[in-house]
Amino acid sequence: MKLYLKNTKEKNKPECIRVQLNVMLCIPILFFFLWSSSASARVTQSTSAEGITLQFTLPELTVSETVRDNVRYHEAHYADCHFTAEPGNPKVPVTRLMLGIPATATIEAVDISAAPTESRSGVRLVPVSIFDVHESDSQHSASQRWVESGSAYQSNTGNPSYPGLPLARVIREGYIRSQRVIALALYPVQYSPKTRQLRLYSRFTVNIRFSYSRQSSVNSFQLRGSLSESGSSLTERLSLRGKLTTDNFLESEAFERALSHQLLNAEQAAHFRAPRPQVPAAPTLVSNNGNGNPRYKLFVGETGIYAVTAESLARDWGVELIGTNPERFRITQGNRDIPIYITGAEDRKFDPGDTIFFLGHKPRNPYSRWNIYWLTLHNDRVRTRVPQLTASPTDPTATQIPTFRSKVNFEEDHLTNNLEFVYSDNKHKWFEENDFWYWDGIKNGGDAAEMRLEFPLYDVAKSFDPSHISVELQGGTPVPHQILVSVNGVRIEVAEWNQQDTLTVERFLRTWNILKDDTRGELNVLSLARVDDNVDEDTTRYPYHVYLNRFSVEYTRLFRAVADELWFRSPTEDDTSRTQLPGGRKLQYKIEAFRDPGIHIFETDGTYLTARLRGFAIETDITRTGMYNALFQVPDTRKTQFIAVSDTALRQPESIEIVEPTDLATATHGADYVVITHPKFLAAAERLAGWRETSGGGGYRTKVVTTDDIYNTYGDGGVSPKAIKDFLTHAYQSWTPPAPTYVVLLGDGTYDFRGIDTEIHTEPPELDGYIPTHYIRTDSFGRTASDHWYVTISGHDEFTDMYIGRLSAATVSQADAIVNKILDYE
Ligand SMILES: [Ca+2]
Ligand SMILES: [Ca+2]
Ligand SMILES: [Ca+2]
Repeated sequence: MKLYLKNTKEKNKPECIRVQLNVMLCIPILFFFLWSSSASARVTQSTSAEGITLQFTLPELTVSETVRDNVRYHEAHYADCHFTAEPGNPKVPVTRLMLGIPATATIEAVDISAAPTESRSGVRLVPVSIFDVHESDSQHSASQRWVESGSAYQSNTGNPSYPGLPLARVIREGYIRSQRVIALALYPVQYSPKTRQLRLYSRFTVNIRFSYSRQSSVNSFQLRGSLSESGSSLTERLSLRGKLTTDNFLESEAFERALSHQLLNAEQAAHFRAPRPQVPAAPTLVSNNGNGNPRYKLFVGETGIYAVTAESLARDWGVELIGTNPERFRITQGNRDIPIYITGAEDRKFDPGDTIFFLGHKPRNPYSRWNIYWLTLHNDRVRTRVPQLTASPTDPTATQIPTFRSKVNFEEDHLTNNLEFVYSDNKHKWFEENDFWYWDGIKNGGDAAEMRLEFPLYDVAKSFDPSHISVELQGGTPVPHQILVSVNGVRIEVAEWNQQDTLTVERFLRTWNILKDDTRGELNVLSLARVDDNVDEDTTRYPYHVYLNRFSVEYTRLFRAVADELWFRSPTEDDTSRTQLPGGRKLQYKIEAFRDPGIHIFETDGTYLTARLRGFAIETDITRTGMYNALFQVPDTRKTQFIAVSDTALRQPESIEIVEPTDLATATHGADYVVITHPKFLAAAERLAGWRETSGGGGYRTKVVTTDDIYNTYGDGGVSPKAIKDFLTHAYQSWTPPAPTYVVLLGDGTYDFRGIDTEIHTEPPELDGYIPTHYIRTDSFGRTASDHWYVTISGHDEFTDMYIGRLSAATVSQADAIVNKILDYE
């Protein structure tokens, strides 16, 4: 599949300035649970459907001295222990282990019987270090410090010891593929910071008891749990298991090996597995995938009225639709039908000059420069058409509307990447719910303590309705902010807020003439001035930042087109207007200042076109030569918005791609090793997969899939990490078992998916080899790349269900070199 892009040139890009994703950051999470099973030397277990009993014996504890930040501390450890990891709290040895449990069991209780056997005094345990991330000139670095600042050191803490009782806790629960698992932490060593005493529990018993819900319905996922409900023994259940589809429990050799190392009770737990849910079809968003016709993918960058002719489709994009019946055309976005208007459709023949009109919007997708619309052909007549409305100016008693309320939004997105402290209680949705692209800001006080931004407004009308301004600010630094907001030298407000929070300043302007009119050659100035007296003693750690995200101005405006386009609202649609309306009459609108008499007027609800106006008058402007006016009348009951646009202001999609149908979602595939590649690296991906199929390369079943095929099948066509995860989820659930074990992403990641920084991205990253990552928010590092999330598929947990890795290639030669190295090495 080829993407045709106008004005695409081959450019030589300096490789060194690419922003490489720091995938390292997610590794501690990834491999947190992949420890060795050597703990079993001191923990014995017995497992049944009713519960699990563990016997723990503490080996020899070693206490040694250490000096951190010039303070003498102690470190305590025993063989093969892990440590608690809360920054600022004592670093106490702990045993963590994993167990398999029945799919439908409820953990009724975790009982512990133990007796303290030993105390040691005069111990000052070292605290867990705190990491600080520094940023200067987009370079990140980190440093550590050791301070006793955690909750364990607060005098009002109820429990005097840390980590406190109980001695055993379930710390995580979830699924690794078909195996339900729990992670358990055992705390045989307790530390009291106040008395500086260690208390050791050298032997204890942990009893995990299960119960089962009587009502548990016998669906495929709970079937095995309901077997144990009858109190059947392990052997009975084993024999029953044979009656189920064994395919459902079939795991790859790699996972059987991993589980046997990860789970203390792996052998018994294997009998507890739950079948994978079976889904027949892919959760595809894009309709019309099944009828075998190609689909046409329209890339839209800006909001406006789009018009594509049969002739331009054929000439510019190779889309041959001349002669087809336009009644069959359909435009969709995601799973929504987009109303279209087609000229020359009455003869049921799409002739060269016939045109499809629709309202396109700029993308909201943070991963893409484009919004994707699909043009498809159906065998039946499609009814999502924009109706026509006669709007002839024939009623002499109609009320002339002189002005309207116009809300103009201003936003420019530039790249920022230092917002580690933006609060969120949802670490996964955080990235997509926040806007991380800002216009500009105030940085570090000094000369840049004020920011001035010029912006145009057109055809400002004299009015009693006050203008209104709304400014959205973002704190960039974890300190309090005070910013004086003014427009054209008139003070709006002193905005005060804290941290990396968002603040919206909203005010009515006292008089209409505060605003300046660009038609008279005057620009408005929005000014943000730092007025706080915070002096951060360490500005290298937290460079002072306040960002402007967006602002809007609502004002009373004359009906005059700007660059042959005007969006306006009917007075009834506008709550802030004081215009009094007569009842049951017609309203007359006259829009002036078009340079092109080929004028189109549409009604819209803001999202879709709701009607096309016909019968309106176009007249020459007698006072301004070369200008045209449009005159129309509609009933005053029409509460709506309008878009008037001439031929010269109609927009074209930035590109149109022909997408042939694939069997990605419809056929049953099966693979152990899946390569998800950017189309640019397809050849390298196929070479790697080809090697993996040979016995020397592992003898795996392989499948190579391009990101385009995934976005087009599992998403709306735009770049989407969610579509990649949905694809992997579908592969896990419906491909021929065992489900895929290994996933390779062949393509680089980037902070800047939309390629806003053109010094880094001379081409849009999505066309240039990039595969997005999922961003999560972590307490220690803020925004963190997490490919890990792609393979957390079974259950709602952070245990991965496939192994994932990324080959970060930015160019075809890099991709080839990486594959060559792998093949040479193996
Ligand atoms: Ca026609
Ligand atoms: Ca923004
Ligand atoms: Ca999982």
